[in-house]
Amino acid sequence: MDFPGGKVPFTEDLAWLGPGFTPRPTIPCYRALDSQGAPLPGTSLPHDIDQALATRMYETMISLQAVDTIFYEAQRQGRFSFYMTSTGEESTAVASAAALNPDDVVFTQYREQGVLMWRGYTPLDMANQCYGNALDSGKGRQMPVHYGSKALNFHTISSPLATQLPQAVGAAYALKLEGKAAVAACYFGEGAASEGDFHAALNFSATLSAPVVFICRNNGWAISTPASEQYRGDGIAGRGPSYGVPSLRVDGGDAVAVYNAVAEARRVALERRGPVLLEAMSYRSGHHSTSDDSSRYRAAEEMAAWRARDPVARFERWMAVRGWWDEARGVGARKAARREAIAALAAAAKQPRPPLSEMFSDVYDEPPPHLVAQRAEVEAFVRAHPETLPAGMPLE
Ligand SMILES: Cc1ncc(C[n+]2csc(CCOP(=O)(O)OP(=O)(O)O)c2C)c(N)n1
Repeated sequence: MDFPGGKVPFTEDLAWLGPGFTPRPTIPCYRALDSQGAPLPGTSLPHDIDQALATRMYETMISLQAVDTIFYEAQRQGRFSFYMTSTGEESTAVASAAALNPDDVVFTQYREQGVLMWRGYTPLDMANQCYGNALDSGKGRQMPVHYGSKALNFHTISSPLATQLPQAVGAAYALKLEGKAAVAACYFGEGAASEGDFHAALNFSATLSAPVVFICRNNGWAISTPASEQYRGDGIAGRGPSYGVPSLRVDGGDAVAVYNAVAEARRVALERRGPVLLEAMSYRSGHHSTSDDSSRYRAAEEMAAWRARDPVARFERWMAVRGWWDEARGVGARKAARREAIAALAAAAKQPRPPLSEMFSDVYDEPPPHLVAQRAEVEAFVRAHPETLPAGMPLE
């Protein structure tokens, strides 16, 4: 029957579809390496990773691990107010970024700093942002880890979950209208996918045929809420086809598989001029943030088992099989990465803070009267109470 809503076959069976009636099979998880990093024969690998690419991916993941470890500790020492690690998901961020083109615009949640590092954002850039100093391109207005870089086509992170999803659809639609051969890559967690914005974004991307590569990091936990309380269907990938969005589930801890899945996703999105959805299965091995203690709600055995599946160690083993990695090289790379992260923090700590006046700039071409009044009020207050002005912060 040709309904206005679609061509639909008739049936004489009163048959429900779904769990408990006619369940669909669980979407399998595409992978190239076993849990220890041994290559699996027979994996379809349409996109080759040569030695130069593998080395760069490896070094970026090592740098990410070093920055995460050192910055996390620095926050615990009180040097800045907040930090989030991507431990356990390094391969999801770095291998996906490696498969994108620099012209692709990126929208992330907050745990994907590896994407930005792949694009050339340095540990020093990260340290300047976390300190909110005068060299932070965000001028100290954002919480730590809310990075952004216009030069690197990376939209500034915002804390309210899932806002980046409809924004990415708009950006992808604009890229299509401009005739650009680029996609919008949009990252989010399985917890964020419970927001209405996820559903609006998927439906809009499908109906507008917007070339978005949605990358869900299903790391099992949304702070203390387990994924098992987040949905009753087949995860996040299971939702894609019902919106008309081609979907694939991939092992997020397998850098080789993630690279191939994202390279294919990009190809499909550009060829079909439409969205695709990837669900990268992984585990958030660290705490949610420096404000969290995950041992309060997760079993120690569960955490230990996943830490043993470190995605970087898996990639090392794959590289070693190819003769591209050895122990000494790994030790050297880790030492260099640690040194760079420590030096970045030391340099960032020495920078002055952005002037107080910057709090009122950059939004309006001509500041409206209420902002002019607020600025005068703040300046009068700190002149009367200079002890309230953070150390090293000029007025102008
Ligand atoms: C709209 C909104 N609701 C709640 C929060 C508080 N919050 C911050 S992160 C988070 C969990 C998100 O989990 P997930 O999307 O799975 O990402 P993960 O942290 O696991 O990487 C929550 C509830 C928020 N920032 N925004």
